Amino acid sequence: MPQNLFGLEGGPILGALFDLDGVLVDTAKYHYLAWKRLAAELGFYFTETDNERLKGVSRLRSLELLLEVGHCTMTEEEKVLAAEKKNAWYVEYLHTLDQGALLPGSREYLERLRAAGIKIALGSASKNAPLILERLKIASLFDAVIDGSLVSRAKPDPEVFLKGAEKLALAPRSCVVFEDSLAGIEAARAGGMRIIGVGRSENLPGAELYINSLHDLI
Ligand code: B16
Ligand code: MG
Repeated sequence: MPQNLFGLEGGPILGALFDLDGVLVDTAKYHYLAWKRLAAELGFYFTETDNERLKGVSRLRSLELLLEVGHCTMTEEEKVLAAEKKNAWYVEYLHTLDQGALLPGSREYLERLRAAGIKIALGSASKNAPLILERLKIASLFDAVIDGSLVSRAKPDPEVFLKGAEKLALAPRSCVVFEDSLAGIEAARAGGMRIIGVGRSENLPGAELYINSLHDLI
């Protein structure tokens, strides 16, 4: 049992900024199914290991990484169409998403923070974040939602988290970011927030504390 809600020493923390995929919910498997389907159409096999590189990365950049794996090239217009196709499949899969996809402790921890008066924001690269929150029935637990459609610069740029702190009317230093990707940890560091890494320190250097899931903080 941690000594406080965050298990961190130091100054007061008034806000929590959550990444979505890999922190609150496992949507990576649906992204993988949709990217694998696109790769199959293009004539190559896309492995789960290949998919690791796409976590936390924007949709278009993910496509570029996938094309590298298959040694394929596309014009900018073809890339837009391919990314749209992948997204349509992904959204189809999202309609099967239910509360069972929440990672351990997610709902309980969010509720606990709210009860303690901590402000909560989402800071996700995903343009589908509002749909996902709605499917998981956790949208009402957030004071602010900053998703991929509200930012112009992807993580590791701090924009998504700075906007989250601003929406909560809090200084970055009094917010903690929960992240499972290296780009996200770098974004939080650049934004001046405290950082809790969801994963292992070897893969995610730079966090103050590491947890396997939010369940560890309950
Ligand atoms: P979309 P996060 C990220 O979510 C995913 O980890 C990443 O795989 C995905 O490409 C990105 O969102 C964009 O998602 O295609 O739905 O707009 O980890 O930032 O919550
Ligand atoms: Mg993530």
